[in-house]
Amino acid sequence: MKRVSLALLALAATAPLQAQSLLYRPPNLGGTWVPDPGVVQFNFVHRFHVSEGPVDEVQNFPTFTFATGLGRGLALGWRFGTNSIVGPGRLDNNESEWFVRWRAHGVEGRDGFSVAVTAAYNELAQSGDGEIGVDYTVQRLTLSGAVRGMSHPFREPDAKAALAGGAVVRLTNYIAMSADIGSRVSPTTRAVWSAAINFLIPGSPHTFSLQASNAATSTIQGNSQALPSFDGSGSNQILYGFEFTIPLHLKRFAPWFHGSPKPVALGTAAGATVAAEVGMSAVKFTTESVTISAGQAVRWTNRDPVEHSVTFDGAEPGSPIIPRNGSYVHRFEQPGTYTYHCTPHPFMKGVVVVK
Ligand SMILES: [Cu+2]
Repeated sequence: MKRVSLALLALAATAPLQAQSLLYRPPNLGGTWVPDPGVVQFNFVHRFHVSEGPVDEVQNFPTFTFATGLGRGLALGWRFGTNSIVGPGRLDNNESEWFVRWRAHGVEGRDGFSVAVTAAYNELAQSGDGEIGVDYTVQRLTLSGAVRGMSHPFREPDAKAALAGGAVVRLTNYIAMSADIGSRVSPTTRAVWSAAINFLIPGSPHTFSLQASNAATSTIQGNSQALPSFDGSGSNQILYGFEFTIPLHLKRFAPWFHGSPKPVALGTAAGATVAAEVGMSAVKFTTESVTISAGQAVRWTNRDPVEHSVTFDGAEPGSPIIPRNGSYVHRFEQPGTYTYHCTPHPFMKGVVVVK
């Protein structure tokens, strides 16, 4: 037990930081995220419709996503939605989609291209589904696209493809606007779309969105077809709702079973003198500014029960996630002013001045 949790700790500590957040993915695109090993990703989309008439009735369209990282860019996941339109009878069915995702290239949220391939089985549609998702991120903009294939879309006998594209613009480090549009192809169906305003919740790894869409469930099939209008008029049926993304780091629960984790030392001074120490406690860098000479190193030590990072605002390579009781050493070669922040808590800021 102890050995397993230490192995998870080591894996999570060395894995790259990943976004998995609504600041990098429009609502109806699966994105290219893959959880780190030892992380269970829990996403919850809830859309609803209030029907007019003598009785105001709320119709709910929730979709839960659970996925876990297996390492090597692989994830195993399950989505569950209700009031699905992909099965027989329409709107009163539970939809279950199992998927395996492989991130073939890049890391979601980092500048450049990221590509993920997803293979899925939709139990309600009894269909083998697949998606190739591509993201391109440059600074505050992420463009996303997806090509989808479905062996029996909506239980129809013939295989069909669907295309979708969208964009996210990050107005600040905490707020983004996103939208997407898609359709099945040959023949093209009515466009399926969504639009959202997205928030990173300060002091947490969680994101939250407020959204509007004409899609019901958030599966490969559910994201590929517009909801039929409830009154049969053929008009566009708009649902409103929200999404929460919650990464659960299993090692965070280690204190339930163990005392303080053993210290973990990350980074290397490469023979240099550690000329300054910076603590991380109470979700702050204890010394906001340190001054060293070129060729010297700085050590950061995490005394908080939550994990932090040292992420430079410029090109200087930063730390991986620094766990509780972990430290990180970095040597500075060139004189300059190096501002940095913590990726999980962007309000944590500090500066290293190298003379
Ligand atoms: Cu932090």
